[in-house]
Amino acid sequence: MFSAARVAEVRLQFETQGFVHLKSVIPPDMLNRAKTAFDVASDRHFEEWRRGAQAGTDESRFFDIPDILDQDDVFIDLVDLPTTFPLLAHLVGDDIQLNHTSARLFYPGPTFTSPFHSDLDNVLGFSHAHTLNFLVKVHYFVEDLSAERGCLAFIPGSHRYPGNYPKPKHLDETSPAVVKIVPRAGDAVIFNTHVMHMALDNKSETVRKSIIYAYSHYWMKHYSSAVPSNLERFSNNKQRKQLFGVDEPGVPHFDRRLGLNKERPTFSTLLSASKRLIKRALPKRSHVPQ
Ligand SMILES: O=C(O)CCC(=O)C(=O)O
Repeated sequence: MFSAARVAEVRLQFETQGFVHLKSVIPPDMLNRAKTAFDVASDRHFEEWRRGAQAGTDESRFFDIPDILDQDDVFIDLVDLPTTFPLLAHLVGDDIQLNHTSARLFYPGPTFTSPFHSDLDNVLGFSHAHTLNFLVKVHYFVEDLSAERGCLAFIPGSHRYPGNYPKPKHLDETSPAVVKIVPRAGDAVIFNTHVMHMALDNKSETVRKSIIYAYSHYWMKHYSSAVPSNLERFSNNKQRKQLFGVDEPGVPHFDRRLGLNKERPTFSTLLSASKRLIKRALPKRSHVPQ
């Protein structure tokens, strides 16, 4: 868990750069569980993927293990990991929900991502430069990466650009405008999905493994990969019910809250400010004797 000062520092870094690298956030016992569960789940589904990749019906450069939240409970526990979740809830807001998940194996070869891109360029209905943290992603790493093993790279501050801002041309990881992150096992890289980012080529001889969770607001439609098949077992867990998109009878989607962020809600601040204004604008009542 981070101190309040560290949380404030990380938030500042995130807001100005658009990403942050958090080291050793997965405790060692959980990391072991995650590593084993990742390999067991990928073995379980590898053949099916390999056949699809060979037939051309599946992506061949990387393999996403299906339904990761049903593969092992460690993937559920990572959804609200105590070392990262309070920060995520602060960044996205108290109405946070899991939006989609992947557990990915990126094989040696050229990158499968577009060169520096925003995930949100084609999204309508909000101001990209001003609506910060609309969709926030975490990549967790279960093994150390070398600098050649498909690392993430970012253009700091580019999350402040409007939508469809011209993409930088001929920019590679050697540019001073680019920050490349080389994580170790147990680390997390959290980023605003509007910041220009990419996975670099995997020039190593080893597959890169990562667990990717994206978070947004409760009212935004989520993907089936963000919902475990047995939701009944979370019926007494308010946080997980919200994260997995289980409706609360009588609570509108826009009003869903975890109650983690203790800051005063905007509406009450606005309400008291307008009451003060009205009071000032109205003529003072004179005490006319009857
Ligand atoms: O490294 C990856 O697996 C994908 C990187 C990316 O573009 C993303 O997560 O949006």
